[in-house]
Amino acid sequence: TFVTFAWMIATRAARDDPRDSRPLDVVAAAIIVDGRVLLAQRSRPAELAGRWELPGGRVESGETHAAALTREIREELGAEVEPAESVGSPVALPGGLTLYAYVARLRSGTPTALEHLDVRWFSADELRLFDAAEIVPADRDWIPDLCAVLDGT
Ligand code: DCP
Repeated sequence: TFVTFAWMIATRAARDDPRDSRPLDVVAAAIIVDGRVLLAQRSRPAELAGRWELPGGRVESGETHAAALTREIREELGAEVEPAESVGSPVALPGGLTLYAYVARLRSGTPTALEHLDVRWFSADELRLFDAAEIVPADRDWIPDLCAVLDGT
């Protein structure tokens, strides 16, 4: 019981808002079309604004990663995707969150920056040349993994 109690305190302390009871998982989509992957330019918060990311967001209570990914891409980009295999390793985020990436197949719609500043398609060669400082810190480690997936398509 003490261990459980200590764990609950530690987990709660790790959240930005202690009343936020959502899971601590964040999912991000690698949408790949014609050998290029879509990156989206964040509009918020200030410290991440202007940086490029794999689009996605927080998993809600009771939601699978696949359902969260589909919902986030519909909300943020106005497109329908089907989540597939994972990309790279999960990344620890500030606030006790963990970020997971998945390949997502585009089913319909044209990904559009509804909540981002911009969206852009990158080939493996473009990704390798892209300035890592322009990518959100958590997503930088995935560049080699994304290039490997793109090279294999
Ligand atoms: N994040 C990241 N890289 C990604 C996607 C997200 O580093 N490819 C980070 C940024 C945030 C956290 O994950 O710190 C949550 O992402 P979002 O703000 O995009 O997700 P939500 O909009 O769902 O979060 P909230 O509801 O808390 O605003």
